[in-house]
Amino acid sequence: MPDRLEWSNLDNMAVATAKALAADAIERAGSGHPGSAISLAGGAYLLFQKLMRHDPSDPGWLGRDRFVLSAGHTVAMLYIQLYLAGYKVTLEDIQALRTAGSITPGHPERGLTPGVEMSTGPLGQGLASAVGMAMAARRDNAMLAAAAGLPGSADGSGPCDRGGRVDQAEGTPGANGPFDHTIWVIAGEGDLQEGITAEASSLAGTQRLGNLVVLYDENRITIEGNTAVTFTEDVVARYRAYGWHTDTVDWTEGGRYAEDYQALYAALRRAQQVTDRPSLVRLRSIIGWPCPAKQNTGSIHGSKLGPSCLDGLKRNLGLDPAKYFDVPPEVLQHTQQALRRGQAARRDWDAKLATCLTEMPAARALLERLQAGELPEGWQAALPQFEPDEAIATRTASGRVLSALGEVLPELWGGSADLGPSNSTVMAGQTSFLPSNPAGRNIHFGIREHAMGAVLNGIALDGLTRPYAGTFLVFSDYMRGAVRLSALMQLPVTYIWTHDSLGVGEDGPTHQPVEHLEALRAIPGLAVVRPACANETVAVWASVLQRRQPAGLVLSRQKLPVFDRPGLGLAEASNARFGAYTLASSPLPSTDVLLMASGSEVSLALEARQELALMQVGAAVVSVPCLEWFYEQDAAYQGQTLPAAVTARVSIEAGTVGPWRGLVGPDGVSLSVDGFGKSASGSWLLEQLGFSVSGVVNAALAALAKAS
Ligand SMILES: Cc1ncc(C[n+]2csc(CCOP(=O)(O)OP(=O)(O)O)c2C)c(N)n1
Repeated sequence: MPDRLEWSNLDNMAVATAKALAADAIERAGSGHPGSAISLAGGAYLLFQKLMRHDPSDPGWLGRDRFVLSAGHTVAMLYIQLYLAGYKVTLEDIQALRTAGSITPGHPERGLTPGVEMSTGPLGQGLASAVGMAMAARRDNAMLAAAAGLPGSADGSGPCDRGGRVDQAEGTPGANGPFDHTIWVIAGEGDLQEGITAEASSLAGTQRLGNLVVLYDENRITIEGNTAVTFTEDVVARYRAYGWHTDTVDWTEGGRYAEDYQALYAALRRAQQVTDRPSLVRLRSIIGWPCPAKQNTGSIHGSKLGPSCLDGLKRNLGLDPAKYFDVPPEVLQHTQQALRRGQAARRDWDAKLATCLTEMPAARALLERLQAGELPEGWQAALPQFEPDEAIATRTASGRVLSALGEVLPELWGGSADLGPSNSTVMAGQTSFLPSNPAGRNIHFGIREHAMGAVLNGIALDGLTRPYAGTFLVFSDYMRGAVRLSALMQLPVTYIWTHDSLGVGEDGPTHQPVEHLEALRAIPGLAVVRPACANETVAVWASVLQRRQPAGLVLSRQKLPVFDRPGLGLAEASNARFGAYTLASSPLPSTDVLLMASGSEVSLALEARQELALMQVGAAVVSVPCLEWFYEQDAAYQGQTLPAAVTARVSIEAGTVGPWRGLVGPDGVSLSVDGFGKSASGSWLLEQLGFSVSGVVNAALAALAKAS
């Protein structure tokens, strides 16, 4: 990577072309965000053509730099750079911007467009997830080093000489290894106003993530106009205080606007070379430049230009206003040199990696397994089993599972938002992930739930490791934006939400989750998993790891009995993988009533079943750890578990009733919580609301009365 930018007139033409293409595409679509897509075209071009290590013919290449468009609304700019660089994005795709069925939707969607690393649009999420990607790259190196029996520490020892690039990453904690790539981000004021980026950037500073470079576009315009009314702090000083390297390039300097690519390249290159801290390069720009009349206004942020402004833009760029979607062949030929450069870089990196891994078969085997998305042979043997004589909270059981799996799954790592001991998220026998200890696997996220969720997404997007993160269930609200993106992208992340009901007790209503189960179940594609006992906790952890999909484990603070399954004739805990299963069939010849429960309420249902038998009422108990998994089962299984003929049904869950309405049916009765709790003991509170054996029995009798 040269320190001085090589720039020709063809590059000037390419940037002008990219600006005009963005304007044309949004004009044709009739809507979109042209402003920054036009004014940042040069910055994006520098990244894709002059700075990034990437191979457009292999968007999944392990050694690539990552690019995250945190300002997702400027996506036209990204599609155009992908097209120009030779990704499988065509001019027709650019013309189809924002139309149904196109690979160029209104915001970046991972998995749809080759070269798009992450779905972005909710401002701030991209930058926050980039922090996770940077952490993951560091740990990928350390993990391979550990597999190879090397220390992999910050002192520079690593599993391989750095892969493709020998001129950077010196001094980056944990950067020595093949994963020496840079995580590049483009962010705007919207991103930096969002609290999630403050959380994530603070963490990135503490973690000294020298492989992260953010290009911050400061054009002082958002939708409502000038940021003088909203955003007056010194952002650069703030980032400096976070411990970042900062720099400013001011294209507005001296009142005469000039897009000085040399200056921006030099600042970005310097940032890349600062490897002991993350970097923020502030670019002072004019939104929409050079659009006559509309540049530097809120109106160009999110509406098409209109014919006269479009005409004026092209004239100012020295282009023919009568031409639309015009890409001179010599420009495309020039920009698609990125393919040749990228392929050469990939060949070089791949060869170095292969050579080094030849000497380290264990590291190679690990990498191959992780790339294939497989779990190691025999991993389940490490899982603990719990004996019926111990009562144990499911959060504690989860902690035992994590600690046991830590031994056999080097890819597993995670932590908590400062509640590690409460969430049981600390893996015993593992060390902390710190700049001085990149091999550590216990992450300290600090009290930053929202960023924690986004960081988890970034780690999962890196693709090699399996992250988890915990907090109290009631604070899942604080991370919901990131959880939604986990589900949208179907990333294999695991949330651990403990203290899962009014059973939390004396901390009172601010700490007692009520509507959270329902709210989380409302997120499509997220499995909300609430095991009933320690052994179900083991079973659902196993399923979560095998399924490789986003999941939230909802775990009890209080101790719960470990059922004596063989002794009581109960079904095996492994059935939890079906989402719902008949834990105990009716002890009488007929099944008169179905008791459906999740988590801590299942043991109540079992006791009520015994009481009901004494009253000659045959009750079956269905444990329902995960409604989403249950709805995936075929109709036969669902019908066998919840027979249509049994209409007297009771649901028992210490949360709002919503998710159960469909399952209990018109004759059903639900034991649920409909208001906020109180500061009182958990057992007293639950008892008051009918969460007791007699409460369940009464509900069953009420359901029978309705059904008869
Ligand atoms: C969390 C979130 N809130 C609101 C929006 C809607 N929105 C999209 S762009 C934008 C303004 C962003 O301003 P800036 O980052 O300065 O972008 P620029 O105007 O420079 O393109 C807003 C409020 C969003 N996408 N995400």
